[in-house]
This record gives sequence, structure tokens and C-alpha cells, in this order.
Amino acid sequence: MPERPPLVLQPPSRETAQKIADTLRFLAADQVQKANSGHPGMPMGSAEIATVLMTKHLRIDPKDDKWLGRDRFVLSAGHAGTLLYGMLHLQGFLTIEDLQGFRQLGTRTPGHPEAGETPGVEASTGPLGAGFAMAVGMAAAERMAAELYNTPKFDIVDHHTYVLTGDGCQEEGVVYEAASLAGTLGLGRLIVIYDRNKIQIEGSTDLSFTENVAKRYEAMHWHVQEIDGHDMDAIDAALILAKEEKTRPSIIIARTTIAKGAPKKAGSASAHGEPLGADEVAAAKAAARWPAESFFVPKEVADYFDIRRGEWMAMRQEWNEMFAAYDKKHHATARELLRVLSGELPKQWKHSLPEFPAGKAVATRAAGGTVMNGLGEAVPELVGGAADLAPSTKTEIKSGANPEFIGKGMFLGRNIHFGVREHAMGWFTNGMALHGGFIPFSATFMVFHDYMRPAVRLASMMKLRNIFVYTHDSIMVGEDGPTHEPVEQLAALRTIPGLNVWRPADANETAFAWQAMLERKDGPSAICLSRQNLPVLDRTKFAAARETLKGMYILDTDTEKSPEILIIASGSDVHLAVGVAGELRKQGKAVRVVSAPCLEVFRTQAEGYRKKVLPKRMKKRLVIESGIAQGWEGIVGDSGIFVGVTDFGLSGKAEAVAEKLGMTVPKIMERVNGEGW
Ligand SMILES: Cc1ncc(C[n+]2csc(CCOP(=O)(O)OP(=O)(O)O)c2C)c(N)n1
Ligand SMILES: [Mg+2]
Repeated sequence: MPERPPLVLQPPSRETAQKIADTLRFLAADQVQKANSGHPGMPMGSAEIATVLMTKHLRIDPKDDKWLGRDRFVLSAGHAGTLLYGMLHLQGFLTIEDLQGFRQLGTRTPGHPEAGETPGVEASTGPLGAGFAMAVGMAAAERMAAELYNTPKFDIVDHHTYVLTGDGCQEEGVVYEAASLAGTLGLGRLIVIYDRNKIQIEGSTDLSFTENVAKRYEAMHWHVQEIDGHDMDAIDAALILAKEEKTRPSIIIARTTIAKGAPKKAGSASAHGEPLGADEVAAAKAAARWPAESFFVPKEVADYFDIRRGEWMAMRQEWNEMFAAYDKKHHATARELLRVLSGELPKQWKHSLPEFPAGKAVATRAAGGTVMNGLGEAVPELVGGAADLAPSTKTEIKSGANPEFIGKGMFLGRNIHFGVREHAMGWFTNGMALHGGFIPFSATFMVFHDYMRPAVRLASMMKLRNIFVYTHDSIMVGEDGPTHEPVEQLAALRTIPGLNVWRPADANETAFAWQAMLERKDGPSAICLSRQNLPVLDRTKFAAARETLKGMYILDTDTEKSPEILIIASGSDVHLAVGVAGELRKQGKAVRVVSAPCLEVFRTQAEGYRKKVLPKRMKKRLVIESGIAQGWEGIVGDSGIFVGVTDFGLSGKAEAVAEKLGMTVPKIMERVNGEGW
């Protein structure tokens, strides 16, 4: 590599630094004032923190917001978005006009930061605690990628993950889950700055949040510092120490004043979430000897960032040169890294998908495990874990490269012990997907999807390639009883816009569902798998399993007469549908059975295909699904029957529960005969 002096960021003078902080402070106040909506308090109170972070520590380049080597900065307190937008303006990602469009339709400055909408925003934040928990996943992904791709001479993956969080995040349970996991894993490159202004919406945090936060983090094996969050030397010193700490995540508890600089509102809850008011903004500016003009950026500040942008670009260029040398020396590894970052799957990966022989009975969770273990070899970027349920969800990757569990100081692995932390697990895997280089999965019992739903929702909003595995997908869980039997979860999953929800009927549908989930680059997927054994359908008698990819397909149909009864089912219920079809045929009726592994994918099929599978003229429609009816209304129609579960399940042997709840062939036949079909 060419010799050149080490690149260091030129720090601003003390005076310029204060001007940068005040610029951020007043840009935030002005954005909120112009929009007449937003949260000025925290941005004004954490302006010094943002200043030190940006001018002395953050390695980014606004010329390339996808640069692998960049530090990640996550604003977990998403309500303080105007602070982030101000930072992104000074960095060079956003214009003043962008800031002036804060909270307006169609601008790059939405009400809370949204990844993909605004360059430089690493994660969508707004649900408090979410950013923190995603950052834990990002920091883990950084270490895992470093282990995979760095060589003794080339630290290609070598960045920090910074988080700015507030009191509200710290009160959220998911932050405890994520922090505990981060401490256990020893994520030394995770640096959290906690803007502790001790104010939230209803008033002082003394009303509801009184534990010793520093001790709590110490107990979770974090490196803890407490500082005055307006003292820029102290902030810098703390960040330096946090970076020196290599084996523990760091939290810097920074005591601040909300809306610092606002003469009347500083320190008060009223500054949290409403505009300061024109008079208060004017008084704040006057007190700081700041021009009254809105959206003012002093020339000195703009000039400083002009120079800084050059330095940032030089940093990235230096990294690019390192990468070029690395590519020469370790060509295959470098190409593999570029491949996983691009999201392209390896060539020939589909050969690893198994074909299950007919006749055997296999639970789809077990089939899923077999599929994943083929993928373990073929798709090395597939990594993840379960919420302490891997033996039940069958999701441990035991094949291929590094089939180990990661742990403290050991990041070369495919599996993660998430512990019983469904909510953090959801966000963690979102963080991994946002970081890049991995296709994450996570697994738990389907009924506990409810514990991680906010993360699945945002995975979809952020269009992340994240795979959620849910097993024990119906009342057929049996003995564990109604607390463990999902009834409304399938419908609830399907209500999340953009989420593809798969519920395969047998082992071979499971393999194709996995194919579809992996091939989907622009959004998350969930797969719902059975606890109980299900026959592997004989595809010489039924339609080919590959049809699964269409979302819904004709599994079996009478051809002698045009079928008059249409039976549609998903997952394990397809076997009930096949049984009912047999009974109806004994009565001389012509029947068609449709398997419905993914309603969302079916909806994207051409109209002609959809009409072929579900012809309008076939009004006698029987839908069987072990869940609530919601979502099926349009398909069942006025003259159809929905057979499902309308109340919580029961405790008992699975077969007895099914019998009692009417989910057996004879019981369904009673209902069908009752209709006089
Ligand atoms: C999960 C979640 N619950 C509630 C809210 C609404 N909310 C936004 S900010 C906030 C108070 C946060 O207090 P703090 O983090 O101390 O922010 P500050 O008042 O210091 O700006 C609440 C309840 C939210 N955004 N996310
Ligand atoms: Mg607060």
C-alpha cells in the first residue's frame, strides 16, 4: 500500500465546535417550528454529544452511504429525528430544503427517521428501544463479518456501532433484553450514549424510572461511564475510553438538560414534543447571540464540514485501496464478500434443497430443519438462532462452514443463542440485515410471534430480507394448552403489509417455501411449521410440489365432471381437505382441492392464473384453516363455509383437542352435509 500519513480527523476549534452544536440545536428548533410539529427538546439537549461524535469519531462518507467500512450511527430515540437530519445536513447527505420539508408528505425528512427514505439513516426508529436493539444486531454482524473476511493484514470489517438513546428507550423492556445479550456476547464495538435528561412526556423520570441505571449495565457486563453531556471534552474523553474497551459494550450516561438553551422551556417536559413557539425560539437564539434567521448555518461551520467531507472521502479512498490490495491477495474471499453484500445467492444453491420421498410422515418443522441444514452448506450467509427453542424449532445449522454458536470472543459461527428474548431477537436480526452480509433468521413458537411483532412490522417497513420461523403452528400443539396454541397469529401475521407468510402443507412444500423466502430480496418472510407429523404427499397423485412457488395451486381435482366444490386449505389443514374431498367423492361429488401455502404471493399472480385456481363460478367453497377466519372472507364468499378455530384452544392430547374443536374429517363432513352440498 502507498505510504501516506495516517488520516486523522481535524477537530474543530473549541469555538467552532460550540457553533456546530448551536447550529444543530437551532436547526432542530427551526425544523419543528416550521412544521409546527415535532420534538425539539432532546435534539437541543444532545447537540454537544452529536457534535463530538461527528467531528471526532464518526467514520462515514456522504458520497457512499452503503460503504461497508462506515461506522453505524443509530438514533434510537427516533422522536429526536430533527437532530439526525441536522447532522445529515452538515455531513452532506441532506440539503437545507430537505430540513425545511420536515414532516411533510413526500420529503426526505419524515416524522421519524426511516431507513431507505433518507440517505445516511441506518435504521427506521420511532418505537422506543428498537434502534438500540437493532444496533446490537449490527454490532454482532460487524464482528461476525470481521471474523469471516478479515485477514491478519487486512481489517476490511473494522467499524463501530454508535447509538444515541434516551430515557424512554431505557425504560423499554426490549432494551434490557438486547443489552443483556450484548453484554453476554461482549460486543466491544457497540457504543451507546444515553441522553439522560431525566424528562419524558409525563414529567420527571422520577415518576416511573428510579433504578440505578449504571449499576444495571454494570451487572450486564457493560463498560459504564457517567459524564456531563454538555461538556464536549468529557464526551470526547468518554468516547475515546469506550473505543479502547474491546471486550465489553460501552454505555456513556450523559446527564443533559432537555431543550438546553431555551430560556423558559429548558428542563421541562413541555419541551419534549411540541414546538417551542416563535418567541421562545427567538429568545433562545438571542441568548446564544445567534442570528434570528431560520435555518441559519454559520459560514465557519459550513467551511469546517467542507474540509471534513474531504477527509471523510480520503478515509473511504484509503479503505478502497486496502480493499483493492486485499482483492489481489485474497481474491476468492473478496469476491465472496462482495457477493454477500450484493444479496446475490451463490450459484447452484438450489441443488441443496432436498426432495422428500412420499409416504413418510414428517413434521414440517423437521422438514424445515433438514432444508436449513442443506442450506447450511450452500448458503453460508444464512445465520440465526432461536429464542431458546432450537431443539424444538429444529433451526440449528449443523452443516457447512462454521456450524458453531457464536459467543463472547468467538464470532465465527452460524448460530446464535438468543435466550428467551423474542422481542430483542426480532430487532437483532433486523440489525443484521441492515448491516449487510448476512441473511438472518430467527425462530420461536408461533404463539410467541406476539412477543416480537413490532420487529416483524418494521422489518417489512424497511423491506429487509429477514426470515422468521414459527413452529407449533396450530391447536395441534395439544398438551401445552391454549397459552401455547396459536389461533389468531396466522391472521395477525398476514395483516402486516409486505410480509410473505408461508404455511407449507408437507415437507416438499416446506423446501419450496424456503426457496421463495431466500430468493426474496426486498422484504421479510415468515414460515409457519407444524409440530405434528404430516404425510409427505405423493406427487405422482397430486400436483408437483414446485407449484408451491405460486402461493396457491390446484393440488388435486376431479376431471371427469367439472368440480362443483372447491376446498382450500393451508399447512396441516391441507390433509384434512384431502380427507374431506375423499368423503365427498364417495358421495359422488366432484371436488377440487387447492393448497394455499402463501396468500400474499398468490395475490401477485396474473389474473388469469388466479381465476383458474379459484374460478368465480365455483361458489361452494370450503376453507379449512386451524385459525380465525379473518383474511379469508373474500375467498370464502357468501355461499362458502369457513372451518377454523374461533376461540382459544384447549389443553389435551392434540387429537382430542382437534376432535373437540371440530378439526377432523368426520366433524367437517357434518358441517358440509349440514349445508346440503
Ligand atoms: C414504544 C413506544 N412507546 C411510546 C412512544 C411515544 N413516545 C415518544 S417519545 C416518548 C417519551 C420518551 O422520553 P425520552 O426518551 O426521555 O425523550 P425526551 O423527552 O427526553 O425527548 C414517548 C412515550 C414511542 N415512540 N415508542
Ligand atoms: Mg428524556
